[in-house]
Amino acid sequence: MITLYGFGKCFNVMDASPFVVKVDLFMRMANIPFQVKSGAKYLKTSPKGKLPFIDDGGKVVADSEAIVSYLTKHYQVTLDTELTSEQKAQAYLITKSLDEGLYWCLVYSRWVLDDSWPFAKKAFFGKLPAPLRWFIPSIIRRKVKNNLHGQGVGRHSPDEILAMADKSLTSLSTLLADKDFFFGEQHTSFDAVVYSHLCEFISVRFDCGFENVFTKQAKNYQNLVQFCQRIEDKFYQEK
Ligand SMILES: N[C@@H](CCC(=O)N[C@@H](CS)C(=O)NCC(=O)O)C(=O)O
Repeated sequence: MITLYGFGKCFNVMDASPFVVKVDLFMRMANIPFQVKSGAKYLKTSPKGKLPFIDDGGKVVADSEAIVSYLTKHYQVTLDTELTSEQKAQAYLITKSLDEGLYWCLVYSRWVLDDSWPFAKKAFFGKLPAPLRWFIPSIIRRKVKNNLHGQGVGRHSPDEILAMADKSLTSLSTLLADKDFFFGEQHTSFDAVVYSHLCEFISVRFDCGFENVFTKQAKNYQNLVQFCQRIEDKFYQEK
């Protein structure tokens, strides 16, 4: 059976990483049996030093896009067979926009925003034994801030980053309109991609009912909120 390696359930969603959620949901949509093994410790065994990766009977594949391509080919997944070449091209480019753009706004919203950080710190590092949990979080937070600076998003003000995220959200809301799924009545692998990013803003629940400004902004888009609910009703009954 395929094993999916991720970080683990967090903030009420399948995984803290949208990329892990993407693969998890894709396999649910495609009815591919799999088991999940969770923990940051698997970063050390990942071929690319990041999560997710899968192990399919000894064949190890890393990176969510590579995993989806591998599974589509080896398990004859038919989720996207009705899509035109133009729709597939749009799906690919929007996927890249979410993975490389909106994702960094999410990282900022958890690791840098001062009001979210205590919740992220507790969720990501709360189980570390003392004294590690006293100093590891700030070391990793500094590394993430450096990554955000290198990528570029971290050079903007909080309001500018929120406005960037909102442009992606408003675009997704416009594209979805009143359809059930992004390409119509049937779900495709692209819905797994969009859900994986949206759930990290819309479906997350922090302690004490806290919501950061990014979550509040995302929840303004009723059709996106309903889309997340639709996916969860269909694929995450156990939630
Ligand atoms: N392009 C990769 C991105 C995966 C990724 O960035 N994973 C992050 C978590 S969201 C990670 O493992 N970060 C750990 C690190 O950079 O040390 C994919 O699509 O799977």
